[in-house]
Amino acid sequence: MKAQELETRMREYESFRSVLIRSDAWTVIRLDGRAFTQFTALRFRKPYDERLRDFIIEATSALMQGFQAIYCYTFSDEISAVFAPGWDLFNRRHEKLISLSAGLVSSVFTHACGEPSHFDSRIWQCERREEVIDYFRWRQCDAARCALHGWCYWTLRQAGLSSETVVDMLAGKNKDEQKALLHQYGIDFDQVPSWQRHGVGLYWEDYAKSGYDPIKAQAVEAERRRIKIQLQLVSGKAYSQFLHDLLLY
Ligand SMILES: Nc1nc2c(ncn2[C@@H]2O[C@H](COP(=O)(O)OP(=O)(O)OP(=O)(O)O)[C@@H](O)[C@H]2O)c(=O)[nH]1
Ligand SMILES: [Mg+2]
Repeated sequence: MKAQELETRMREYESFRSVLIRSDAWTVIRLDGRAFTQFTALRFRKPYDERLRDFIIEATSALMQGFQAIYCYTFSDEISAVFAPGWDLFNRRHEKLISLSAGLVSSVFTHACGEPSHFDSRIWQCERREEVIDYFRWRQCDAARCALHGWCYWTLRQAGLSSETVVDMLAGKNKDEQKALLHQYGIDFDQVPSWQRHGVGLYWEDYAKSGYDPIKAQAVEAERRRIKIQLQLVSGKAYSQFLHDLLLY
């Protein structure tokens, strides 16, 4: 059998090779840590641990840099990165985008944390910028919901109650009831660190870098950009406005 024939025939079985993401839409890549409930159980403080947050931020920064995202958002074990219509990294090949984003985030996270861990990856696309803004509001609402539930769950567990009892106690409780429960333990949920309730945003900022021009023998300033890590994100309508300004393109 000729080598070229074999190559062609074997390539035909790579049936997802030709799947491309849309070029005329906004794209979000979302990654999520696999089985982090077990992974974090004995390794990190509950409900939140700054070390885990910083490992995820490091992985998010690498994704932002490597894939040139406009904006990234992270909370818990998930990361979202957004790209404007026309973005054509890896010729928009779906397989490449999800496998390489998962590979990049998993390797940087593992390196930072020192323990093997991995992430899944998926693509989300839509035509309208307003929908992208709502996407990030949706993720931020989820961050707030998880934070409130996590604080209630672990506060009760640390008070000595069993997992089953706590799950029963929290079933059907609305936001205000959960906050009232935390108050009984001296915790004001609205005062817990912003990054836990609202997540963390990463975006590009310009800054002036001082240098020296040896030919002109004078100090010069060059404009550079770097990743800004925002641990104090606004929420609600102010977050929509923030995203609206950021996602102009
Ligand atoms: N201890 C600790 N756990 C955290 C922290 N941040 C996130 N987690 C946990 O990470 C888990 C993330 O939830 P999920 O992504 O829904 O669950 P998962 O176990 O990763 O399951 P899959 O994503 O379906 O594989 C939750 O159990 C969180 O409590 C943290 O700062 N400290
Ligand atoms: Mg997960």
